[in-house]
Amino acid sequence: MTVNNIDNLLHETRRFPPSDEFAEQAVATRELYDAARADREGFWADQAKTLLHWHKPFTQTLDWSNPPFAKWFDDGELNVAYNCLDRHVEAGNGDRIALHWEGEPGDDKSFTYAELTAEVKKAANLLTALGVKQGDRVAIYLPLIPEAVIAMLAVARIGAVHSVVFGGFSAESLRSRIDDAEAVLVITADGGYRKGKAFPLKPTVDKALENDADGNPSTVKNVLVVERTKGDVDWQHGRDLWWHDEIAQVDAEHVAKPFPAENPLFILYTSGTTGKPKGILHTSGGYLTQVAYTHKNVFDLKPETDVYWSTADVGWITGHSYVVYGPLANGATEVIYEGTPDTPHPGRWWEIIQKYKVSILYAAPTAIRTFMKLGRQIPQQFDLSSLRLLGSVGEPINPEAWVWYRDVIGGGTTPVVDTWWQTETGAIMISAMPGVTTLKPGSAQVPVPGVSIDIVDERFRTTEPDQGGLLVVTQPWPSMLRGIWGDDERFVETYWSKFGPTTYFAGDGARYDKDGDIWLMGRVDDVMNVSGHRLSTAEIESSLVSHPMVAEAAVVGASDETTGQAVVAFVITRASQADAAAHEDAANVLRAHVAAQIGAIARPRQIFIVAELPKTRSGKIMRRLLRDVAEGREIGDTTTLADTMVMQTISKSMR
Ligand code: 6R9
Repeated sequence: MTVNNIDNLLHETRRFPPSDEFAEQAVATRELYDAARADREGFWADQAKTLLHWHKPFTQTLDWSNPPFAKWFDDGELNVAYNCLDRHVEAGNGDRIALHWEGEPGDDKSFTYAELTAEVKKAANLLTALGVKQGDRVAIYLPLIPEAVIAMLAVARIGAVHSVVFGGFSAESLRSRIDDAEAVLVITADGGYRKGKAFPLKPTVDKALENDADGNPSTVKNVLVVERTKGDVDWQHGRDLWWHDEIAQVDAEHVAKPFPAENPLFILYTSGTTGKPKGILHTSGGYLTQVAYTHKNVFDLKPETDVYWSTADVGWITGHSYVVYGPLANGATEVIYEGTPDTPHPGRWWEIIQKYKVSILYAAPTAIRTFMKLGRQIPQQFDLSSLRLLGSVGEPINPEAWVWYRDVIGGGTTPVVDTWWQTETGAIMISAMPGVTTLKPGSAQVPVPGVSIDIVDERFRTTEPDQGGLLVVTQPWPSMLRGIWGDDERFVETYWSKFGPTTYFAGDGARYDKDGDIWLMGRVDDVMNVSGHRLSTAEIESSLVSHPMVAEAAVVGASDETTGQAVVAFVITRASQADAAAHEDAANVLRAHVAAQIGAIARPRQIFIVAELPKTRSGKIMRRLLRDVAEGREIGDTTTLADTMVMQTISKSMR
């Protein structure tokens, strides 16, 4: 063939309207948009009533009298875990599979709704026996094993607050999150499996709980340890307890008590523009309403027949909203997988889809691009005909990857929904509805019914088509963050000050096209997006300068074909690092240092040892110029630099 495919795809203009067959059976129809437009608050009240069970019905939908502090369904009472478990059993669906869990080594286990409910009841009794009460914070540091889901739901069931910390984070990151939330309990495992190896977790917890540099103990009273890898563990008697020993001793019955709609459900830490991660706070009734609503409508869920798989880890917001709370609130059957996509072979994901007959897949563009590079012959070895809908999340999906995803994974027929949202928004905010929207590769397209979005300029005027602007949410939404844990001021300042206290500033750049569809253009602040995970430049910079070798550091997110962005650091060392070999040694030491301090995901792809950094006259590092260098581009406008020669010095020192 002489057709230049790459060129074709770069100018992708194809549109994909829903097939008649799909549209006829679709959960979400045009009426959803009409209903939300006619009465936004009434629409959300209806969703809350029809999707959830309220022990005590609410009479007030939204209290927005003190923005940006919102209260949704405030006088209502519910139990989040009851909504995800018991009520499905009581409705006669106890025998439906809730979870198909697949371990990386190939072990597996399935739980019906009745079985999962029974496990969570015992775990709730165990937490109570350990003294955990409503409002207490519990840190969860687990691999993706069933106990992760069970632990989260057990914490929710007793009205306590979980803080899940991704298993790839370091002891230091874990400790700072434990300290910030003053967690009383850590639930962890001896280890988990990744890339064909057992990796230990318990030693990281032990290290995190040591007295800090000032001699202060942590707030943690107990550590509950799930046995997963059977690796050796150190044991602190009185503090450490085996999950399986303890759970065997508690009562099997547990009655779920109602809690107020605004009872805190979880804290999840995410990177911001400063070095200190923010504890994003979500509450119960509004959050569960919107995650259930979006999971049902965006993914066109038929709980009786679909098998849903979100590949996210519970350490991220996608794992909270679309592995645990959304699917289980809707009574879905879902798959969770502990390991990496290429272990023990590069077709592992496709093998899992074939094995469980997955019909809905929700994954990140980074993964899709990696599979694209490996070639279509790998997925083609498996039967993927069960798939009927594909989703994307975490970063913009380029049209090439979108089309490949639909063609190769979706057999050329499945809709692909690109879903934009954030840890802070709690649930999907912008996405096509697969039975309604004509799909446009590369665009997240339209706000979901009930959500009000705009793209504005610095003066808060809606932008013209094809003019870049700032993405804002102009009306409160049920799953909105309720605050930053312990820091109301930072909450107001970060999200609700740029355009006043009723407009949420998302930190993303975006543009409308001529049809009014929304295209996301990446972060406008110093937050990077590496493989769909948020990292802060400031956090990595402060890790670098904490190393005695480093005098100054600047970090940028450089575009990367596979991971979206990659961490690239520019470092001025204290000692002279004259020759190239010394540079390389220093760079390797520093890469390892960042990985140990923050976690492997933050390890810079490249570190350049330089003599100077480009700064404005007010002393601000000009990351734009460093990004030019990191991406191998011609260096842009340098006229605002204090020292206009500095870029030449940098380019020279990198040669
Ligand atoms: C859910 C999640 C949020 C940031 C967000 C944006 C980027 C997420 C996206 C997307 C373009 C999409 N992002 N989904 N960008 N298209 N469909 O990823 O939450 O980890 O908090 O990241 O991710 O930049 O601001 P979180």
